[in-house]
Amino acid sequence: PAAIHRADYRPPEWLVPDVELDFDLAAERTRVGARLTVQRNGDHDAPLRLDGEGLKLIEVKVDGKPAEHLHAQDALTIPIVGDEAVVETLVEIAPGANTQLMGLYESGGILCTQCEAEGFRRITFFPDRPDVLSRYRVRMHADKILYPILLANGDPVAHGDEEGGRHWAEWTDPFPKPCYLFALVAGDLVANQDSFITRSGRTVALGIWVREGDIGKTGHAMESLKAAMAWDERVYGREYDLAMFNIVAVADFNFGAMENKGLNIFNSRYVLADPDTATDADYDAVAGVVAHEYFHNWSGNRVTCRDWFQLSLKEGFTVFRDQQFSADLGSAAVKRIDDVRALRAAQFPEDAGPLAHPVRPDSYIEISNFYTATVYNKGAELIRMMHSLLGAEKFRAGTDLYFDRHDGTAATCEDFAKALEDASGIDLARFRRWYSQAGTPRVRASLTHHAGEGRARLVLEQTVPATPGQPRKAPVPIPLKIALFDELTGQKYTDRLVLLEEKRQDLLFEGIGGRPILSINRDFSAPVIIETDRKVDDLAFLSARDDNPFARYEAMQQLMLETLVTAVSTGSADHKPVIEAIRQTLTNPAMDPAFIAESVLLPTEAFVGDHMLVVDPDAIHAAREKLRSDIGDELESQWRAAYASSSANRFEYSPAAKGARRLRTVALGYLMAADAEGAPAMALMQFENADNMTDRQGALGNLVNSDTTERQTALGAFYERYQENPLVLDKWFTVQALSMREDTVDKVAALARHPDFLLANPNRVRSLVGAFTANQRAFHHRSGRGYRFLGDMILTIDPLNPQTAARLIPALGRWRRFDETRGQMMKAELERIIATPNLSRDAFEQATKSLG
Ligand code: HT7
Ligand code: ZN
Repeated sequence: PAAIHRADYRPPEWLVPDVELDFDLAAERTRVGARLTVQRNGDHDAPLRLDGEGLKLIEVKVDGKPAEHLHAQDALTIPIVGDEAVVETLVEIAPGANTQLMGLYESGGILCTQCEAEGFRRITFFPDRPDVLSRYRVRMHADKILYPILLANGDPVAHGDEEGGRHWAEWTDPFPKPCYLFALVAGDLVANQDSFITRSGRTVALGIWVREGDIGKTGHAMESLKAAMAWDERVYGREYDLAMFNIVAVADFNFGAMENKGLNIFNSRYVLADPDTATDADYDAVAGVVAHEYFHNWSGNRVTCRDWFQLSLKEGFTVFRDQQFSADLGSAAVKRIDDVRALRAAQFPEDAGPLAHPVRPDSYIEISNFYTATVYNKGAELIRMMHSLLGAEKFRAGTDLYFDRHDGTAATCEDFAKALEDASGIDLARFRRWYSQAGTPRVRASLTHHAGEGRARLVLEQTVPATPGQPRKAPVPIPLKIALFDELTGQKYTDRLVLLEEKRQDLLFEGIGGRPILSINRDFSAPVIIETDRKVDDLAFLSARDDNPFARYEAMQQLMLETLVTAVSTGSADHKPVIEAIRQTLTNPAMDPAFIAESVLLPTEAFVGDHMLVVDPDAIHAAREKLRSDIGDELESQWRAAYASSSANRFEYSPAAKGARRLRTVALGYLMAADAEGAPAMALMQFENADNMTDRQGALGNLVNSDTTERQTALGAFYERYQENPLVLDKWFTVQALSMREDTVDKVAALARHPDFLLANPNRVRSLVGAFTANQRAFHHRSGRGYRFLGDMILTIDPLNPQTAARLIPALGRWRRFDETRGQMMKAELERIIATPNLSRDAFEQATKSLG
């Protein structure tokens, strides 16, 4: 398959200002009539070329008459005389047979659509590119019993009954939009209905549509939606623009959710939540995703992307906005810790491996492969850095200008930077390198102190590593929040934002009498790797006394990481500094339990692996377990006290109650790791007495690592209780895939043969296979059985759902990071995948690039 290059962008040859669609809906066969008003764009005589994939063409007319056309290779070409015409097509599709979940498909009896990025071409012939914006009028006809609810973008205009037990509805969307934002839903659904009054006084009808049994689980999503609408008005001055906003939950979905104009379609896991079935993390994810999709109404829909290379224009910015929203709603420090953890777990390895690409990529074979942590999460970090550089006020002036300038158009990342520049007067010329260069910059920071002169000197040096296709890099501007503390008094000498623009910069600090301790990249002000020569005592100091909570967390993590890396590479390490730092944190009454819970957690095995030259999964596991057990043992009474003090009464979804639940399960984890007396019984008691999923899953997640009867009891009881609830059953698969036991690789293979393991459901696949690939020790089992299992899964899923299959491939692409034997076995799986006939474009691109 051929690659598409950013440099080849040309404006569309034909525009389509108006679209009328007529759907005769049924699962086995749907007829789609399209009436497009087309306009020649520019001075050329090219025919009209429409994309179309898997469509059975029935009829083509131009200006009302049957027309000459060529239907070949996923395109329909129609010669047009003159500069304007009305083109009509009639096609047939089979939503019930659509297992790719792109275009129009069926999920649990509901007909729904997914068009981003290129799904609309699987519904009708159209120029399927984001810079063709059209006004849509949509009429749907369907059986009234099977599909009593008919929804589409925009606002409803009319509906009525038809012969044969059928009915129809018509919707219109006045805002021009690209076809990737088109949506319709037909199904037997009920709604949680509410309303929101915008700041200009318009009433918006809100609906969250689900299957009847799920209506009781929609309250949190509705509250989150209203909070997001108010937040976007307050923080960005953005008001909702239609009279209606609907969200529909479906069980089969390739991604988290989709921001279709006025009709968001969601993976049900980001809508449904009640205390019995959703954890606190699930509640937070629902709020975050509901807000994210809602925020797209401006950052993505009103201003969309010119081409798919600009994807981060809407995704990076919208992730930043949802991160800000969640930080405002709960604990900002814990939110930042979570976001940085996610970045380091997914994006840093991507940036360091064969699939590394810039935030604004230069080429792709299949765009679905570029919905990556780089485009989303690193993209959000770029926006955050510009926010820091401009300050909140100028940043807001910049986004106002961006929305004003580009409203109703398809824009570029360059347009965004230019608007910020024009509104603030701040030059972002060099900053643009962040968009074009892949790789995580490294910053080496060396602090020297000249006590006699009362002066300290900080030397900062940056390097941006080579990545595929980019051997040489220019320095990027790196905003670093820095503070210096007096070692003895704890007094803060200075606290400032430093902009490292050159390859190397020297900074002088005056009035530094006592030895200073460096706190750097506070709040994670830049997505870089910092290298310092700070000693254990300095890290311990910062973990206890830094006034920036993120920096405190970071110092503790660094201390733990260095201890683990030493243990793995030398066979032993002194655990005392980590244990003492945890003791200090645990016993500090001023600290928020939610923050304590996050900072006393050890870095994951995978994160430790990312800091080794050659990853040794077994040695890392052994070292981490030893440290965990020592921490549990040495601080047993503190863990017992923390456990007791955070024992909740009745379930409440509040920051304080959430923090207590988190700490409780973390404390239980350490007691289990230390084999403390009665710990499995405590865990089983927590499991059985829990009035919420956070405590229940927390207990199960701990028991599942153990070799106890309590483990079997809890796993069996969990299955019995929740086997009818797909989202909770996903958790049952996930906890087992994440188990730290030696036999996990075989247990996972057995679970893949369980009758409830459904290959057609992406959530279920991710719950078992996706989770398994994140379990370093199990996936990289020395036998190679983990690799073989993953290869088999990828090849089984690819013919059904290429996107889901392709997203599993990057785990094999890390072959260079492991020893020769493991590396060869991983490569062999990639080669087996590539050699498979009829492989999808999605899997082909991921596998060939991963092979490097
Ligand atoms: N903008 C949405 C992207 C999306 C998607 C992409 C590829 C395949 C399926 C998909 N479903 C949704 C999601 C978002 O970022 O809001
Ligand atoms: Zn998004």
